[in-house]
Amino acid sequence: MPDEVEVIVPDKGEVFDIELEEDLLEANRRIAEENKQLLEKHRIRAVDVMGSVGSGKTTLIEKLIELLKDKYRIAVFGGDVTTTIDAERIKKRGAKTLQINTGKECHLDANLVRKALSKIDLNEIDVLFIENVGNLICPAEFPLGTDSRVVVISVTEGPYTPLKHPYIFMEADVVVINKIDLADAMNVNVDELEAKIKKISPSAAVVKTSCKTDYGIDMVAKALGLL
Ligand SMILES: Nc1nc2c(ncn2[C@@H]2O[C@H](COP(=O)(O)OP(=O)(O)O)[C@@H](O)[C@H]2O)c(=O)[nH]1
Ligand SMILES: [Mg+2]
Repeated sequence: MPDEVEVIVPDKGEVFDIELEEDLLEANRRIAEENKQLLEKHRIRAVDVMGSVGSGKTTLIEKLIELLKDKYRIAVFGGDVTTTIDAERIKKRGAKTLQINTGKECHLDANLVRKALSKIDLNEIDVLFIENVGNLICPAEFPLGTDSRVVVISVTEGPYTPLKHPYIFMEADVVVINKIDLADAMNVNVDELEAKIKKISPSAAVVKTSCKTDYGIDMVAKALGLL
């Protein structure tokens, strides 16, 4: 038996800024609630799309636009640290697009989304996809006021993502396991990955997709109540 690995954890009160963070989270929740009411008033279905950099968030949104554009008027907010790469990709698909750059922040927050909502005509939109900053930790604690939260993971991350980052999965209404076309090459068993997710988040719908072959895109739309 190998020696057990020693684990270092912070003692209570040892992590800096803990009170500041509590205030911040409370303020975010309040604004998220206002966003939610504003979206409801305009009958807009909003989806927060979270996941690692490269898991396929933008590609999935592009595919969903392709599938749903004749049924809904779609807008997309693209959250990123500095670039407008994703927004330009989405714009080509014909959806109304706004980029939200967070500067150094690792997640979108309700205040930034409120600001973006003030810049578009809410009467012209039925569905809003918000691509969060590529990160599996920070976005979990910052609800934006959306109806649903989606986590996109890909088999290229290997089999451990749900176990290492359980909190974001607990927040999710829908979990998308993407790039299943690469499962064999990555030596990942997709059914086992699904079982791990179900254990962490029993109420979440889990959908397997390949944005390369379009497999499962309609199931994501169904899980979101959009089809
Ligand atoms: N093979 C394969 N590649 C994919 C799939 N989905 C996305 N990709 C590729 O993965 C890369 C990252 O995708 P992107 O949507 O930009 O990820 P994001 O950072 O989460 O927005 C791009 O090169 C996509 O073409 C998939 O299902 N299968
Ligand atoms: Mg992206």
